[in-house]
Amino acid sequence: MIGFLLALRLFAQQPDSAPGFDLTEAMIPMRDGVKLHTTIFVPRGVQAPLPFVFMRTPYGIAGAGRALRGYFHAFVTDGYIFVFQDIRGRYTSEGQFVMMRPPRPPRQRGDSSAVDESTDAYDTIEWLIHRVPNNNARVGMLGISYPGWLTVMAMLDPHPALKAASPQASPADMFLGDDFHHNGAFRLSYGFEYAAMMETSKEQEDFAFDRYDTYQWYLDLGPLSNVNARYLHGKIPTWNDYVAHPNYDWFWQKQAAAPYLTRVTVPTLNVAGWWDQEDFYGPMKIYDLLEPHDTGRVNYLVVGPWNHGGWAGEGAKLGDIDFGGPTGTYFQDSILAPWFAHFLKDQGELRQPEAITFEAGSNQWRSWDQWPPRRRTTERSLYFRAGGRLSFEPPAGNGAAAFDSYVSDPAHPVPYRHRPIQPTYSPHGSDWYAWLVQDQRFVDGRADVLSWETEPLADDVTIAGDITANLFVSTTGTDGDWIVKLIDVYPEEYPKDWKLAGRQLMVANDVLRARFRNSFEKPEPLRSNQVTPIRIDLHTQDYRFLKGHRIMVQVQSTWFPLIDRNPQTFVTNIFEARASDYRAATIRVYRSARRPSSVKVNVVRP
Ligand code: PG9
Repeated sequence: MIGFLLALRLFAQQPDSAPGFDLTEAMIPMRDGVKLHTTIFVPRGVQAPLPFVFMRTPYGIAGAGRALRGYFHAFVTDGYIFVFQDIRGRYTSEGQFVMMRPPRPPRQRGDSSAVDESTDAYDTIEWLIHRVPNNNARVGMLGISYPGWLTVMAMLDPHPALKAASPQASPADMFLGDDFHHNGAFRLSYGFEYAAMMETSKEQEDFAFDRYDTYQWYLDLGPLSNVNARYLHGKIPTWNDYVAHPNYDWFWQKQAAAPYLTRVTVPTLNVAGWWDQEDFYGPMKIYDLLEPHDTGRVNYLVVGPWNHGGWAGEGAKLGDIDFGGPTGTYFQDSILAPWFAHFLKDQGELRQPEAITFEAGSNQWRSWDQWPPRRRTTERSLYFRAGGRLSFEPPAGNGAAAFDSYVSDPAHPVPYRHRPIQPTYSPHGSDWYAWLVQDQRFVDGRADVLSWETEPLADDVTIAGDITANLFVSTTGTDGDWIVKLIDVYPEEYPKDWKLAGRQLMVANDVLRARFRNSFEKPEPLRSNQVTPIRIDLHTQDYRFLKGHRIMVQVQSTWFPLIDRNPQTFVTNIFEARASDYRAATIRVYRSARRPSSVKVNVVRP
């Protein structure tokens, strides 16, 4: 939540206005009688009927006028009626908020008391096209993150006037890859702080930490059962749901996008950021789910060098990394606004390729006729070798037993970002927004982080498409987490920007909670000391490792407090583990000819 969304959070209490617009507020009735607070900005002095740009949000709409001067500026120039709405149970809308309210089952379709975010979008559009004068009966929806997911919900059973939708950084599955879990590993700091922020009251209320460095706070917390015992007292429904659903059961499955995205109902512009610290899995998954149904070729993908919502800002830099130009502004003016104008105003020929991605490293936009671009790439693996070397050559002839090893101790977990780890959305500033591009040298010298790296590259290596870690591991425990990071190591001499000399920039990463290695529904213990193959999806990238740089892979078993500590002893429900269940374990990562741990990438053919 940055840029536009952050602006909405920060300015939610200030009175709204936008020069050149007439602002109307309405309480729009839904089919079950609940009324939703909505603001409508109509441009003054326009004669021609205009389309709507419509955004729904749980974060408050009092600051929306500011967005018209920021993220929406290109739309303002083109001429639209803008509509912003508080969803059920948030701010001054009536009804009850349900976190990521699952779509109603098909058998309830005709029942007017059965509501969901899709029916609320539908009922609002119906009201708008009949009540707001001088509209052209076409609506475009967009939003970032939660508002992006609300856009996806509106696409499920869309009002016929919904003619274009751009879900941006929308989550798709809260157990497999977005805000609350990754591959079943619980995203402790985000999951805890977001649930408390959203469900303590109808507005946003940050949890009051009594420590600036939350790494220490979460460590002092001890087992997760202390969250309710000491702080939340059973009052935060989303926290209670985490505890009640530790596996990928019906609760997560019925909330996930996969069962519902079985047709392309409107032209769709999917937007994602390579360094999105919240929802990267979601937008890529939504694009993938829609793609097989896209007979009309109207399902598009844009991925840029952005953090969560970074495309709403200038996007010239992320942390210390410079992308050579304002990629966010380029997206707003040259991709987003023309795309909507085409579908909502019949303006302009559409020159949008199937997928457009920003290739960081070389800092250029690339167009593709498919994503991932399988016809343009060759699969290759980067193998872990002796002496901390990483190589495209597999290990040979060093027996079955070659391995590297570390002790993972839940009492001393590896921090996931530079300390102090401020609260996620701290009003006093937080490194959360750009932690994915922080220099990974901060874990140098930790005995519980293993690294392998190539020689300096003789030529550029460009990867585009999926990245997968295939590890052979063992542990003295009966459960464990494995975190894998793919890293670009800058040269030690970097006169272009000396701050980046030797920089270790993460290009891809993720975690697997190994109890879920065979099934997310049915966790299984690991057999102590037995070599086990595990596969970790590191998602997808378009990145150029430049000549003279090195490629590095790091492996570790804690990433705290982003991910809660795995007790490393198998228990039925980690949310109910006792302090005594948390034990140090000795981990081995094998790198022999028979057990060649590696990371698979797709290299672009010249
Ligand atoms: N990442 C946020 C979120 C989306 C959906 C559910 C929970 C959290 C957001 O930025 O909206």
